[in-house]
Amino acid sequence: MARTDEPTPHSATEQDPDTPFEHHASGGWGSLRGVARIFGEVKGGSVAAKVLARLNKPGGVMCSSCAWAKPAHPAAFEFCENGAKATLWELDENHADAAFFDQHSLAELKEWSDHELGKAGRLTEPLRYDAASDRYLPVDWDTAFAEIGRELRGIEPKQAVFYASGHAGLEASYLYALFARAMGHQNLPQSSNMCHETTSVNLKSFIGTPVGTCTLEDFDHCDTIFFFGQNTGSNSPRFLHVLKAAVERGCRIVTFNPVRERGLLEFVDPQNIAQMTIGRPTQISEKYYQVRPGGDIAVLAGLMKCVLAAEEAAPGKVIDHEFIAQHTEGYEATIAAVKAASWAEIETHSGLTHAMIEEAADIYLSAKNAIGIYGMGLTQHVNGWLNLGMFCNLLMMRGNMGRLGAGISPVRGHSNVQGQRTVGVGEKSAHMPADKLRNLFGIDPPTEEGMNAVHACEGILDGRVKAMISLGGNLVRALPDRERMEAAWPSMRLTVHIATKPNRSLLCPGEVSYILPCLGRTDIDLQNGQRQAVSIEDTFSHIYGSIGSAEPPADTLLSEVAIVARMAKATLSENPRLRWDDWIANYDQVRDLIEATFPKDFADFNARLTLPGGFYRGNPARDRVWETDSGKAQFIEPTTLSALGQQADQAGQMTLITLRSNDQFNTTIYGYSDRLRGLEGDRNIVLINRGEIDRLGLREGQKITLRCAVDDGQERRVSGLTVTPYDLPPGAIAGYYPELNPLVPLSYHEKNSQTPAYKGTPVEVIA
Ligand SMILES: Nc1nc2c(c(=O)[nH]1)N[C@H]1C(S)=C(S)[C@@H](COP(=O)(O)OP(=O)(O)OC[C@H]3O[C@@H](n4cnc5c(=O)[nH]c(N)nc54)[C@H](O)[C@@H]3O)O[C@H]1N2
Ligand SMILES: Nc1nc2c(c(=O)[nH]1)N[C@H]1C(S)=C(S)[C@@H](COP(=O)(O)OP(=O)(O)OC[C@H]3O[C@@H](n4cnc5c(=O)[nH]c(N)nc54)[C@H](O)[C@@H]3O)O[C@H]1N2
Ligand SMILES: [Mo]
Repeated sequence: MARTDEPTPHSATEQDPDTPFEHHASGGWGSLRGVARIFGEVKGGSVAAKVLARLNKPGGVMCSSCAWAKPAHPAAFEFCENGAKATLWELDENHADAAFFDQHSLAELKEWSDHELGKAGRLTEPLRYDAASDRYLPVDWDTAFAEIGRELRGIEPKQAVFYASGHAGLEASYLYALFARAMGHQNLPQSSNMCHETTSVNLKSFIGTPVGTCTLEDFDHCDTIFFFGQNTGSNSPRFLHVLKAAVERGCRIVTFNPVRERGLLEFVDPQNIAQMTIGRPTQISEKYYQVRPGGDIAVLAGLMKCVLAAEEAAPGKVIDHEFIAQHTEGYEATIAAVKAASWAEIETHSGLTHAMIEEAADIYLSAKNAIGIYGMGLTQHVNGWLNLGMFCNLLMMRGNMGRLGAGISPVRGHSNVQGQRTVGVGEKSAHMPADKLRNLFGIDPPTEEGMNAVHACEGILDGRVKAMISLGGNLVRALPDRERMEAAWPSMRLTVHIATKPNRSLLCPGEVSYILPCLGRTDIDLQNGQRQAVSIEDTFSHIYGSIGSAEPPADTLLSEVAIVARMAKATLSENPRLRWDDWIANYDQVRDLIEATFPKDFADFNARLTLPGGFYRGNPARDRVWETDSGKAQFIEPTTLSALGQQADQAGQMTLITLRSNDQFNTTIYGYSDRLRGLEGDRNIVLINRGEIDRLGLREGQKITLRCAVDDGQERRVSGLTVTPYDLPPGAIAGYYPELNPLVPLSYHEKNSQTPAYKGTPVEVIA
């Protein structure tokens, strides 16, 4: 990979002029200002203050932002800047009601930004699309359910897709998964198909669990934490408190990320008066390496080589041979492949020097207990499977798997994304036990595998999919190949959006299209005069009840449980064991069904609903029981050193990573301040390092076009992007999700799970 002006790679803990952070560390006053700004923008501040005071505490609302743990001993304010934003955004007193939709045609709303659409306020009435006026018009609930039921009965079950964004509680999600299978399909794509599906599929085959092996307790016992491609400061900020405590007791943190993310450099605890006033931040990462996008397999190979070298120098002292012999398979072949990888290749792919990787390995070797953390930087790559395989390899070499203070820990995104899978939202028969469906409901579930998100998109493009129901989310905006998908969406016969706020997906109606407004998690959910709780599962497999406490924006809203159950009732033929009305009336009964269907995970579900710290549903890998095909954990042989599906190594090509700012939650754009990265005011930008700007003959502030360099006969471009110098590795270019989604091909995805490769798309820069 010939580049003329390669800057010396540096361990990026020192400041760099092209990472224009404001001088505050993450957390601190900046995060309080971020919250205050949102308080000013949405009305309803006093209610919000009450909800926030009980956020993430037993008996309160479980935050609808990220999937981080809700500790048994919460802080005085157990929420972060982004949790507060998500909560306030939902408590919005503005209403996108029938009058709003009467004023604005869809053609007009399509000109609005994502931010403006969300700011229109909460959806309050069921609406049906009217093509003649290009508007959504009010409709009553009975009419809506009757027509949706009629439409669903009118197609083959397999022509329907039921999407879930990882937000709705376990109760609605379970009923949704049951509804699909009772109807005769398991086309149940979920937001995780664009996210941690790489984890669900590959960790399951490598170590026998689709989820992480750690719990919060492990962070009190680890000596080192290795971070790959997870941006804690923006995406799971409450984790920073855990990291700060770990650093303070001597735990050593090492980060690999192409971007110098503020939260992983240093942190000021906004709840700590002394730290806030004295202002000396805690340094989080002892070492921070700006790996090239897709370079992690190479880094991990290098780290493994260092472990092997250390073992050679002190035989029997470094590698956990007993663990390997007793618990694993594939070690010899893996080690042979790692030995065969040359340092020259490792340096080329990773962009790091041999010395840097050795320095990081020394930290790994100094630790008795090590935790591996990762996020989208590892999963959203064509060879994401090998990113995870190599990470497990490194940990398992020293027995850092399935014991206290050690393990692999993906940080999940949506607050209940993991839980939805646990209760059956997924396209495979394995997601919902068939015998239970037979015994409990007399249903013979489908055996044919259903569609995940990418397969559903292919089905929409080629006409196989006729109906799309969305339980939350904004699929049109979140998907790859957005322009193609947006154009194809209206070709469907039926689209139904169960949503809290307007977004782009609502603006692509099928022939028959409904918006069904639902209660949010902060809202009081009254059924039969009783307040109902819902429940969620966090990234550590702990389950919590959540009880809404705010007055709903209108009394016309239904809960997600009620909407799903009434749709099901209107669609399915009579079955006395499907007691939809009883389930709407009392969610305890739905939890009893969840317990009956998944007894190992949910024993005493109702009794344990509000336990402080949630209840743990367990993970066999934590006890070194490997539920893989062979009953052993697998070492995974590196067959390549790059996670990229296509190298961007020709003159004008770069590897694109798409980023989230701390002023957005996925496709919900709260504002235009990416404070932690020092970027303000504009999201239509591309970040490139100065050397590369010169090499490509560009200048700062210039508007450019990016063109996707994957050659599959489709032309993909995004124009009007402002060149912004930023400290990134050479060959890397960064910009925002979802603005740049039209550049990512639907077919360019992780090999085993079809997770789109949003972090490694080759693009050409056109001046
Ligand atoms: N405030 C806020 N919180 C959120 C979300 C949000 O949008 N806003 N979204 C939620 C959801 S659904 C999810 S899934 C999570 C996502 O949270 P994360 O997993 O943190 O995902 P990203 O922010 O997309 O990317 C993570 C990091 O990967 C780095 N990266 C990119 N390419 C590579 C690579 O090749 N190698 C390495 N090592 N690093 C790389 C990027 O620089 C970035 O810092 O956050 C959840 N929480
Ligand atoms: N380029 C690029 N694309 C990406 C990613 C990336 O890193 N880069 N990340 C991917 C990832 S990790 C994910 S998870 C997906 C996210 O994809 P989605 O989960 O589909 O998208 P969200 O933006 O989270 O959905 C937001 C919408 O959910 C609705 N909503 C909010 N709260 C509720 C509620 O309580 N109930 C209901 N029913 N609806 C509600 C609102 O209408 C809101 O507009 O995007 C993926 N797309
Ligand atoms: Mo996600």
